[in-house]
Amino acid sequence: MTRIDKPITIISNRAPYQLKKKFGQLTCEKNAGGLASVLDEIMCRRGGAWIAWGEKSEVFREMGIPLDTPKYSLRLVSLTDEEVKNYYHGFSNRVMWPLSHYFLDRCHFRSDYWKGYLEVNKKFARSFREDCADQDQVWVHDFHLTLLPALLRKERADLSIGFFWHIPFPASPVFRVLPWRAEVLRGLLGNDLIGFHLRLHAENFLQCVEDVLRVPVDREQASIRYDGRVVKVRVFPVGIDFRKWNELAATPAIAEKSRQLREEVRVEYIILGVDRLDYTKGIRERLLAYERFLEKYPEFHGRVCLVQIAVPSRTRVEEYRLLRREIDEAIGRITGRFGNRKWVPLRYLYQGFPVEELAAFYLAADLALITPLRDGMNLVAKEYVACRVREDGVLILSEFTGAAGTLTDALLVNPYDIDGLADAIRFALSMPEEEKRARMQRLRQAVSEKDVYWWCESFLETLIRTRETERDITPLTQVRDEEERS
Ligand code: GDG
Repeated sequence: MTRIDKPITIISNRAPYQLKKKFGQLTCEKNAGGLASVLDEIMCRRGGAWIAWGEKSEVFREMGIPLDTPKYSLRLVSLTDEEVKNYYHGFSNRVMWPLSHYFLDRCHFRSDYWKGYLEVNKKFARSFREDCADQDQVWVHDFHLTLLPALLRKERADLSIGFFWHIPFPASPVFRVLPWRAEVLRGLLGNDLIGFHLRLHAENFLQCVEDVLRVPVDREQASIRYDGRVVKVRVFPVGIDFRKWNELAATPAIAEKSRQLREEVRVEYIILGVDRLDYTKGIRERLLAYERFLEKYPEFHGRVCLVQIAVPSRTRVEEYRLLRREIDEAIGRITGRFGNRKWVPLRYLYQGFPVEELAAFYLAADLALITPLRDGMNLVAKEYVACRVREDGVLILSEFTGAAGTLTDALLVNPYDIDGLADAIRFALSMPEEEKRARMQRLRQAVSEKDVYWWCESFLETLIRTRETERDITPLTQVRDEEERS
């Protein structure tokens, strides 16, 4: 067993499986694709436990995964309706999420949300204490569980705790608006290692610690001495399973599906958008830019179609219901304004698709329009690139995504600049084939070099090293040099 094959406990809001009971039989459906399925694969290799909120946890509390040949144990934390309302829909989705994405006007700083958040974080800590007392390494994920590291640390000084922050970490003047800013930071300082996608996010975090807690931070060493320990802050831009997407897109079945899609849409250029229906993803602004593009460049009428996939998300949160209505309205307006008997300028698909279908969409699209107003990383951009097995296609990418840090051969745009975005669409569609190919080759190189396995292994390797020696810290300046070289 190598050092990074040791058992571990992962703790996240969502479980990697959906549990169902069919005819009295327990079934376990893997949440296909994405990060969770790669983490699940790693858990199957290492063993240990995964603690998550389970919507069916009143029925199943603990089970071996995979069901037929268990390799690790999945433990579900059961939440009451009130807790779901306050911890998940409330504090996580209406405070931490908008705050971290710089949407202060969408934040609802309510004390009932905060109390629920604190209670649920304590519940997760209890679950670890009761069920995983023999474990000595923990990997906590994301903004739902910021208080958990300190709660675990209070009980177990020996525990090695790593945390990955998947979304942007806001600049200090924005973060300091949070009424519970000190509690959240103290919670996070229970970790040994905190990982971010970008150096910018790491620097924002260090600045917040200094400004809010008045604790000195060591920027050279990217670390904080706190409570007699060293908390290390590092940058690990998350990747995708490049090989899997690349191989999938190269299969004849997916090529055939993609051909069928093109036949159905029947235009010269397919433009694709794929997002959870979330205000951070910039779907509304993207539609405005597409409308402006059609206004400004009538020569593209009849030749282009925007296929927008919007996966339903957080449908119980009011902001998301409102957004859905706004988007429906924009779609109706654009289709009514420009469409005719022979040409549908816009296809809107409000649904999720199996990964095979998604790969076929990526393969069919001449242009991916990925324009979040702010995004921690954005994996869709990387998946599009991985599926361009013919090394063609263009990626238009918002400069406010983490992905823009490495995908510099995309056409980087400001998603708020509607006219600029309309012009970028025209520029992309008119780009010479050789330039498209050269850019796509470099993009594919960048996405394949740092894939999701690199991300996972480097995080866990660093976590182990952090506890082994405090001195072994790669300074943030060195991280900067590495980023600039890549
Ligand atoms: C958070 C951060 C960060 C999408 N539609 C379908 C589908 N998807 C999958 C994609 C992709 C994933 O969902 C979306 O990932 P993103 O990174 O784009 O965005 P978030 O969900 O907001 O993720 C983000 C990420 O965490 C990781 O750290 O990059 O910044 O916000 O993998 O493929 N999957 C299937 N059908 C769909 O229709 N099966």
